[in-house]
Amino acid sequence: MYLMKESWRWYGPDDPVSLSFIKQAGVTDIVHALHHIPNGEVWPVGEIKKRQKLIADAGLTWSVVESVPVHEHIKTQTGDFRKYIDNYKQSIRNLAACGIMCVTYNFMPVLDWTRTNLSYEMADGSRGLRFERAAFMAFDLFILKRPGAEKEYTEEEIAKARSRFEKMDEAEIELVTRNMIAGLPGSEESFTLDQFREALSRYDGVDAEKLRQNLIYFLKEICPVADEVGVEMVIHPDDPPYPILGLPRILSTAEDFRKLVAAVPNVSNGLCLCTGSFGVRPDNDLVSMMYEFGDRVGFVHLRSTCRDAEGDFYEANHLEGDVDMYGMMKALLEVQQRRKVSIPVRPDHGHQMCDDLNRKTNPGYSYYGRMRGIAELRGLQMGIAKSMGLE
Ligand code: DNO
Repeated sequence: MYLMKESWRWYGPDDPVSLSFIKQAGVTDIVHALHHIPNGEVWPVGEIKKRQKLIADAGLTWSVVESVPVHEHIKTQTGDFRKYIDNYKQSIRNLAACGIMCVTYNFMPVLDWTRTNLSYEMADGSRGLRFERAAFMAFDLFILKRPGAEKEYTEEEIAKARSRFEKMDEAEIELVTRNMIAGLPGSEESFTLDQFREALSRYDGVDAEKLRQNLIYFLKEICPVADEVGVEMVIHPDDPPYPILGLPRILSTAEDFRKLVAAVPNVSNGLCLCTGSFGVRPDNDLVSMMYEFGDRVGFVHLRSTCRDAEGDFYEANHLEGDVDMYGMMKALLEVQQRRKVSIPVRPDHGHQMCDDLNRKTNPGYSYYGRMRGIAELRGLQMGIAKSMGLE
């Protein structure tokens, strides 16, 4: 039977969660990136091999890259974008030469994933990540003071944002600002407010259609190389899955991915099915997406969120919240048996809990929270696999 290839994201030698702890969580595979290589530069074979060896020495296998970041010039098709595309091709070739065959990337302008609160206390005393829409709008309208922002909100929303802003003291203003622009783990970019305004302004002439065309252009360049060397390029969805701060977003729904496949049918054009990101929208039917895109799902992030009518959401325990994790796991098992492959899956994020609460952890990437996640998912998988009669 084909079970999920249990994977774990490791940020490198400075990650507070060591490879030996990861090994003890029972996973076999590592999701990793060369974070020390600046965006846009080629990943040299020597550097890849050094990391590979470190991981192999711990008894684990580096099988997925998350992410080879896409330079902003590629997203806006300005400046040196041709050079960055060539560099990207070379990085793909180098990774393939080292036997690393799955590369995650995203095409979110300026920011990668975004939360307003990184330490939201749950009922059980653990802490998790949260997106609070009123705090987000307060940041946009009254802290960042983004030109034209008020045109994107209703009167009622502006009033909510104002009253939320008035309740913030200096410390909270600073914290929300830092959470929004200082770069969450893996995002590779961080800004001051001024730099951030400038980065946003580079998208002035880039609407969703233009951004989509730029993504298609990028894939038409990259996928033939990826096909040739056998690498799967898996795009990570927008998080949260809708436009923010006046920026276009183009990978938020099943229809967005369909459009991408129609434009670039190459086999290497794949999806990182992140249930936490897609799952924030009630109109995303995650289980159907797993069946529909099964052949192109090269990597899966399993995580759940809990949303409310205000547009807020927090990251729930893996088997709780809005995601039908039973349905997802069943679909994943069926897809893997049909394709006769084990797909890399990682417990995406976890609460800061137990001993994690006393140490510095990368937001979302604590040890015990993810350990709880993978343990629950593994149990769920075994139960479903047995009841399906898989041998
Ligand atoms: C957040 C992550 C993202 C993801 C990138 C992929 O926890 O899922 O930062 O790695 O969007 O390119």
